[in-house]
Amino acid sequence: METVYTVKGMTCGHCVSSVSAEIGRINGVTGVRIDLATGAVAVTSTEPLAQAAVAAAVDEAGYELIGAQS
Ligand SMILES: [Cu+2]
Repeated sequence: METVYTVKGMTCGHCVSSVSAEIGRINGVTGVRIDLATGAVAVTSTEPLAQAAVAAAVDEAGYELIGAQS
């Protein structure tokens, strides 16, 4: 399954790498695709993810999760 989140504050490829790495550590995550221009973060996973866990990972990277679409 895939869930698309919106993350605020990413400005360059380094930001993208940090967010990808942190989200990639969550159990069940199989992929992360980030569109830097829009802040859209598409996360593929084998099971539904708790949004709080994704928000915590984004926060750990130094950015802010401001929403999710499905
Ligand atoms: Cu950056």
